[in-house]
Amino acid sequence: MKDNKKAIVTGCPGQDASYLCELLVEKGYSVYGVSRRSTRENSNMLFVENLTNNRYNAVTMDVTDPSGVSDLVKNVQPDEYYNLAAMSHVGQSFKEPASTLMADGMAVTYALEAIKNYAPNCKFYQASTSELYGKVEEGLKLDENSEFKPRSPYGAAKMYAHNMVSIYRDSYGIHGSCGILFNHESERRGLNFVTRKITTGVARVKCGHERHVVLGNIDAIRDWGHARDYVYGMWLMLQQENPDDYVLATGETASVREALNYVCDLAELNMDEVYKINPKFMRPAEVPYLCGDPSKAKKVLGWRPQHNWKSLLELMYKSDYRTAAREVYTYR
Ligand code: F7E
Repeated sequence: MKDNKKAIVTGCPGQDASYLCELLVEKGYSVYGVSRRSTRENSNMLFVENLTNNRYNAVTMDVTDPSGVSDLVKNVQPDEYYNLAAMSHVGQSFKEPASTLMADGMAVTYALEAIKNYAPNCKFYQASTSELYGKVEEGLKLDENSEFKPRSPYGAAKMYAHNMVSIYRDSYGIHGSCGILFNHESERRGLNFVTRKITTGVARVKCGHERHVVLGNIDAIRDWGHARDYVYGMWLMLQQENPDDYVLATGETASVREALNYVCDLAELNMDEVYKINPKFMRPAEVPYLCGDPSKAKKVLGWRPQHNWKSLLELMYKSDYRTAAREVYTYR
């Protein structure tokens, strides 16, 4: 690797950015980790800001401010730009559709414009998503050529961004790649996503802090992998000579119900006594089933996920149980 490659990573308080910054610093990059002032306090920042070297630079900026984005690109002259900033909660995007479009859609155009004007050799990664596919027939394995028909404001904004990357690639020769990532989770996942709600919720029931885990549509089926594996795939995409789009997924699925049942088994609890349904966690339009086909990423990038949904949930549950058990100890 050339000396001191520079990377901009947006979305820095988030799960994915925390793993990506760690990976890039480990690989000798100087990393410019972008977060909004209001989200700087998020605990995942500790993972990156406690890195024991001086290659991590915390930048406070809002990706929806075009002049901030272009100044950053002009000043840093990055080799790589990973756009992970987003309003990433699909359910919430129905409540704030316009700001979702700004953060998940327009911000990508600002970044692409800045790269085109000030750092045209910078490689760009866009966090695309399996939400682009929308409602598909159960049993299908979705790949880069499957049809996109988003069903949420989140999916629609991401669709716009996905198209813009392809347009800047074709029109201006920008090295822009999109990772069409299926659900990816970890011990650092936000507490309002369903896997973490389940692992933290069951751990808290087990330790006597709560009586129930309250969920929405437990029939939804997803393809869940570990975020650390997916972040490595992002990096691989930008190491290629040519830009392209890749699906990252495990190719295995489980329903929310199966995931909950599996975690309850780990906790030796009876699932039927643990969960409750509250319609407030249902979405106006649901994506009932998603399963990815990562063959292209495996073939071209040599990417292999190290976890499936069971090993992932076990890691997450054990981590959340340790936290919940410490709390019991504190209050005894
Ligand atoms: O929901 C159902 C919910 O919010 C998964 C984001 O990272 O992955 C994520 O989007 C499923 C849905 O993830 C609850 O209705 C049931 O069918 O964990 P989630 P998501 O919507 O699939 C994609 C790839 C992204 O790109 C997104 O940024 O679980 N579900 N009960 C619930 N979901 C939540 N959040 N909370 C519940 O209580």
